[in-house]
Amino acid sequence: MAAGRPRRRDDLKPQALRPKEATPSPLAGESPAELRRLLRDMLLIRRFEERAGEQYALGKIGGFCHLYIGQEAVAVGSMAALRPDDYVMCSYREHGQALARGLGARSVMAELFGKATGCSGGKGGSMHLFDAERRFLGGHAIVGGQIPLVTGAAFAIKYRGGDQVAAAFFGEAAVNNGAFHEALNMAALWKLPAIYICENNRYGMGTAAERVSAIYDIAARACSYDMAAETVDGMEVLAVRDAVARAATRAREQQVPTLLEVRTYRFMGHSMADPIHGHYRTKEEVEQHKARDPIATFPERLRAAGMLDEEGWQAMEADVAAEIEDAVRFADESPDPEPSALSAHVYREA
Ligand SMILES: Cc1ncc(C[n+]2csc(CCOP(=O)(O)OP(=O)(O)O)c2C)c(N)n1
Repeated sequence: MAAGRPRRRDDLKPQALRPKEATPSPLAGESPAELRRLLRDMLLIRRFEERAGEQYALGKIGGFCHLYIGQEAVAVGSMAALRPDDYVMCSYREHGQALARGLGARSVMAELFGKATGCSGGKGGSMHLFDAERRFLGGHAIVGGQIPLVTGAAFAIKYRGGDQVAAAFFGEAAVNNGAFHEALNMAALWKLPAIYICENNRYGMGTAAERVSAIYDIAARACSYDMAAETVDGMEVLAVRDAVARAATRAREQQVPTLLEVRTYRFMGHSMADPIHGHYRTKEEVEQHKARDPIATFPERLRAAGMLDEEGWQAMEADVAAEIEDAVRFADESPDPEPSALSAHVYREA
């Protein structure tokens, strides 16, 4: 283990979550239009999630609902580095990745409402968003369940001689699951084009990482598999994009996997069943992380660089608000699935 890596409980103070080596990625040389697109994608997720929370409280969304508020830069940065023909799998906290992958606010909101027009035909709900066309192979409710599945997708890519990559998003609690070890060992041994994106938001439900893990420098685990790894600032969309791009190039050109530990923070509770701050963290801690909110810091940086003005920001907010309003109306007005749809997609059609 390299010296200076945070290993002990005291090192996991919120400020330590930001990788020490991280400095904000320079904006010079970036396309202003592309940066504004990244900002809009993050804003869309934020406003979508705020609205989903409200709609849940109104009883329109059944089952569990895990919001992604605070983690937007991870999904948006990652998707910006992946190609449309790459494969993506997620945990149950996947509204953000689905939107960033382009599933569309209408189809995601309708799925949350359990409507026939939802991306999974209304049968998956919040935790099981799916879109084969966009190679978005699901939200998965079993913690860590998607990690071996992505390894299988990466194996299939290699077997067929493709140059796509398969990316898995999962929380830090998943790395103590046996499936994580088995999958990463296989991926390294067989040299598979997989990217393992661990969104370390510090808490699995209400349990802090340091209470369940002997080491919590998750990137360091990659040395067990002789795998490339990076610790990434998950509040910085460009840092995420660049790290995923490096991993994707490694996978496409050398057919080897990468483990990325992306340090982020969720501003809301674990799910809609959990109060915002919970009993496991303090209000002060949450506020401290909110100071690095990507929805606030990124527009500030764009403004300072002359790439966004107040009028442009207001127009973006209005545009996103209209898209969310439309998605809710669409979901409200959409029909429930037909009873006959119940058995569809259960067995393979002959
Ligand atoms: C195998 C398994 N064990 C336990 C659970 C219950 N459970 C649901 S979410 C969760 C916490 C997972 O936290 P993490 O992986 O860090 O993701 P986050 O919720 O922070 O995004 C647990 C233990 C489950 N769904 N699957």
